[in-house]
Amino acid sequence: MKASKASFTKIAQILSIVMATAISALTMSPAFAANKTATLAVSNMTCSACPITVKKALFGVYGVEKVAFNLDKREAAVTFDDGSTTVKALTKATEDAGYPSKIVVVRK
Ligand SMILES: [Cu+2]
Repeated sequence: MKASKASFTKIAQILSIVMATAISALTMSPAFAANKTATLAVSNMTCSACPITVKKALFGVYGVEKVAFNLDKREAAVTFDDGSTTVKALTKATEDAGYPSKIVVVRK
């Protein structure tokens, strides 16, 4: 009886440590830093090489993780780390590359 009570206490201790670790990992993990996807309407795209230039410009912004083009709509879906950059930096990057863009929508 005495032994089982002791082991129960030990298990409870371990559990509380595990839970505390899990909670701090959740709140501190980079996965918690919000990733957002901004859809940009990009102007001046006149040929099939243009998206490459725009893509390069966007990846030059620290925090940009993914760029997907919709060539028919001339839109770029840019996934970025909200803690590292802003939509303003994205539109500025395309503009500096010669392709001014406007934000269509920003999604979480
Ligand atoms: Cu071009």
